[in-house]
Amino acid sequence: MMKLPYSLALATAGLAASYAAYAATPAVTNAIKARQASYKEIGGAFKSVNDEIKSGSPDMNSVRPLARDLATRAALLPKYFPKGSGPESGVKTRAKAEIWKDNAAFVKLQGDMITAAKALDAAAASGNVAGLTAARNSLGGTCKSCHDRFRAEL
Ligand code: ASC
Repeated sequence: MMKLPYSLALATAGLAASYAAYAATPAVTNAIKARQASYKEIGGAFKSVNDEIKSGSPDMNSVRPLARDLATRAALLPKYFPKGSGPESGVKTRAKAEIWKDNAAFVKLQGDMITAAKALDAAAASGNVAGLTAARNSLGGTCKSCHDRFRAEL
């Protein structure tokens, strides 16, 4: 077999490696895009609920649909983390490889978020401001505990 010049062999190996890094399937790319879009909505809705609480007299007619949206989106998040949708996808993502290495811990934290978002929805439906505030605090805690462990800094 013909021996490749060293530089060409290196270039070929490099090309193969970068292809592997960008070889995310459409399903994986779509999951990452859907995940990022949903987290963006979640962040926006959470901020809007916060702003209502900070106003001192939250408008429950505004808060209710936001809290419902948070609960719905939280419940859907698990399907947006298919295997291969971490940094190895080649798609820009803050999802750490640990999500799939320590998957049980990640799934547990996701479950905590889903539960907390449901509680926020229930508190918004009840219209009780103290209950809403407590539920907001625990939901915010679940955001932070997952980000601390499983979200990369950019
Ligand atoms: C946000 C946001 C988070 C959480 C977290 C709550 O608005 O973007 O990641 O709240 O900071 O502790």
